[in-house]
Amino acid sequence: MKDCIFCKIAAGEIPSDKVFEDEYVYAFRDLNPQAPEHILIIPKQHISRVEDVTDEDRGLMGRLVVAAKHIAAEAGLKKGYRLVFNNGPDAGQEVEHIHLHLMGGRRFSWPAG
Ligand code: DGP
Repeated sequence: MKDCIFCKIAAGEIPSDKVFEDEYVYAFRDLNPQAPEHILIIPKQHISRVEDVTDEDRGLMGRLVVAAKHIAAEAGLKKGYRLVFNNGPDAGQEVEHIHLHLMGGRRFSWPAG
């Protein structure tokens, strides 16, 4: 989608620190990391937020989680990691291209802030 920063990153038009890519998914290090490992996993297809996910996207959304599993294993996050979708303004979603945060390398508290 024109003017979407994450679409441009996935297309290689804006540089990023890529950690994973396949036909459907792109993953790169967050510019503002909140943990020693902080990776954003996105579909290459533009989807703004959870409300826009359709039944046809079920496989694609599952691919984000499978990519997270592989990235976490590659990063050696044996003690666990947090996966987060910030969805909408109350959740602090800044970029309107759905993205799964993978954070690890430290302990996280619950409930989330
Ligand atoms: P969220 O608040 O869930 O929408 O998270 C958006 C994240 O995206 C935030 O942690 C910072 C990151 N981010 C924003 N712009 C860029 C960028 O151009 N490059 C990278 N690598 N990360 C970005």
